Amino acid sequence: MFGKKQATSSQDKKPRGFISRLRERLNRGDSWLTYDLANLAPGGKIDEDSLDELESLLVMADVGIDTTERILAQLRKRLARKELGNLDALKAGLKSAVLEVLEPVAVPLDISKQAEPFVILMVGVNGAGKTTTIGKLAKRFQDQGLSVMLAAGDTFRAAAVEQLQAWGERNKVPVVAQQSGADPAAVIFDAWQAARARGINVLLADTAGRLQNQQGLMDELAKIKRVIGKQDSSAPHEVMLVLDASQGQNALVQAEKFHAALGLTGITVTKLDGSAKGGILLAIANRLKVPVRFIGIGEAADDMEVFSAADFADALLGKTS
Ligand SMILES: Nc1nc2c(ncn2[C@@H]2O[C@H](COP(=O)(O)OP(=O)(O)O)[C@@H](O)[C@H]2O)c(=O)[nH]1
Ligand SMILES: [Mg+2]
Repeated sequence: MFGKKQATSSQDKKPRGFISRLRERLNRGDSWLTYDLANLAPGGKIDEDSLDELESLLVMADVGIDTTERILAQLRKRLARKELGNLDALKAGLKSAVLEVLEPVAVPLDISKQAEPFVILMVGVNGAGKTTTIGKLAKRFQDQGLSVMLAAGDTFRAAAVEQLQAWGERNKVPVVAQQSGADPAAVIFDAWQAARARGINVLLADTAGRLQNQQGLMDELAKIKRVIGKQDSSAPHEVMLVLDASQGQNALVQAEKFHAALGLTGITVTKLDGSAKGGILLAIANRLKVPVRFIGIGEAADDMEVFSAADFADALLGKTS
């Protein structure tokens, strides 16, 4: 069911292959809910008990308590109206409740060419997938005909700079870097000037995910944001949090901290191919209301796509007829 189409930009041609890979990799093949839902209605009948059980299933799938409550409230109304006569009706009702949560955050990133450069500040804890996502985005933007530059703002670890440079070489994208230990705000400032001078369309700025302590990290990121804003008051045009879905509810806690400190404008959720339950996307959507731009389902450059509520709901719940 691809009823309601997302407003994807014309530049985003989504390969069909991604959707089947998403279905395959999310929860490793069989959709956890479709599999388990059959057990909710042993005699084919849906009642209060079925909904109570569904409630625990959702909580266990990282959907979180308040988001689960929101979805269940919808289903209980349907049950009261006798609209949940069989398993298919339950699946359809569940999908519509899920879409209601996801659709408001399925807002694709819009790179306006007027901003020169369009600055994307990537933030997130160590290992979330920031540098990998930068590599994937660099390739995507280049394929769209945009010129790209990378700023090695994770100066905390020497390996981080090398990892970014490797992505840059692979994609033939210039990387602005200094030695490790350099002031990240200065590195990104230099990169901004170089990008401006060369008429680069998109500047992707990497940052560290760990410092001596969390407050130190947030202060540093806020400083980077200020320094960029002094060059161009509309920049950074995107503060993108990269979140590892396999962190479950922990990812939600991280997201709230980053949002409070920096004012996020977009989120990319990675590693939906691993042990992640996928329900975390519902929790993020319901709690933060920050647009989810992309989802990652693997380490390769094409293992990332624009987030689509309909495709994700299908992958999560299985197709309903
Ligand atoms: N399975 C999987 N691995 C990923 C994904 N995104 C990133 N990774 C891996 O996660 C690890 C950490 O990624 P990295 O980009 O270095 O994270 P950073 O510390 O936030 O910059 C690397 O081994 C990546 O290859 C994804 O969507 N799926
Ligand atoms: Mg990194």
